[in-house]
Amino acid sequence: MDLLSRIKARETRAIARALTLVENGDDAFCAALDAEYTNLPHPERIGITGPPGSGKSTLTSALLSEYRRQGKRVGVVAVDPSSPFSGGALLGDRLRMTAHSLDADVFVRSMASRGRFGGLAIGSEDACDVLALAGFDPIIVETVGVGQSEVDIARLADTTVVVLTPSAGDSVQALKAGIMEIAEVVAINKADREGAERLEEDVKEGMELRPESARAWNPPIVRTVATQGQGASELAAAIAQHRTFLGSNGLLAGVRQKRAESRLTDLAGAALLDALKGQGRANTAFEGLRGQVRARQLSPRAAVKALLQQLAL
Ligand SMILES: Nc1nc2c(ncn2[C@@H]2O[C@H](COP(=O)(O)OP(=O)(O)OP(=O)(O)O)[C@@H](O)[C@H]2O)c(=O)[nH]1
Ligand SMILES: [Mg+2]
Repeated sequence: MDLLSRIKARETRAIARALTLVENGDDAFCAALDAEYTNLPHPERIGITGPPGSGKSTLTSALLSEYRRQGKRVGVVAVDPSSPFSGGALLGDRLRMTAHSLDADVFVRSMASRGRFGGLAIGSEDACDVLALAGFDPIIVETVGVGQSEVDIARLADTTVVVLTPSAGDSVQALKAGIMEIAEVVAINKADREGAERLEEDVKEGMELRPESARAWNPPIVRTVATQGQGASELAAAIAQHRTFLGSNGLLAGVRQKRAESRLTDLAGAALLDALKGQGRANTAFEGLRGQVRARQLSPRAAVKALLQQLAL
């Protein structure tokens, strides 16, 4: 049986193999996956993001248990957007989720974000497609919220959960980082620690600063103690509430359209860069200009202009 059929038959080893292939940007497999594109199911996508160490993996694991209680089959992609050298965090994620490792209705995979094109979004999208093909629903994508990556995850998910903790300064930082802008649900994790109340007040204040356009949805704030599974069912309920909001306002289709569109933009950018670094006419033009830029005979901006002209773009 070919790999795609085995994935559809929910064979764990085939799913694992497929995820490695998409992680490596394997051309043959990606083409086979693309042929399935129009037939793919659309599982619910949940993003879990937040500062390093806020408890995202532990909370994901608690949420997993809740969904299993509800009889759902859950796929998890934990993306590490930091350097390709930080293997430790990935291993940690794996270990923390081993409670589910023998459950065939759960699939957890850690991915480094380097991948073939270096993009967080491209590899994660493909991974989500594989898990969708295998019938997992919902799919949870965990990533650390640092810099650009929170915007990326907001695009990957239908519902984005931002995980904050009451440790000093966290809330102010989070507000600054624009993390609140993407929150559809806020989890105040480590609520067993002092300061949860204060943080909740800060978050509520932060919400007031949201632009008018974002006010149709009022993000629920849920307190959790992930290590004890506390608040996991409330968190699942808040996520479901947002899902209902998207559905009943006809917004889900728009979310998916935007996602497909930005996937196109990402892939087009990566393909163009690939062409410039590869062989042929584009590469010849690029190499010529690169020499001039290195010698400071031409500014990088002027070089790009010249490149577009030479390629008649
Ligand atoms: N006290 C307390 N500790 C928690 C809670 N949730 C998680 N932790 C601890 O916080 C630490 C970090 O948890 P992780 O789940 O690895 O956090 P993370 O956000 O996934 O971390 P990175 O992926 O490395 O950014 C671990 O030692 C957890 O046991 C909680 O609710 N209360
Ligand atoms: Mg983690």
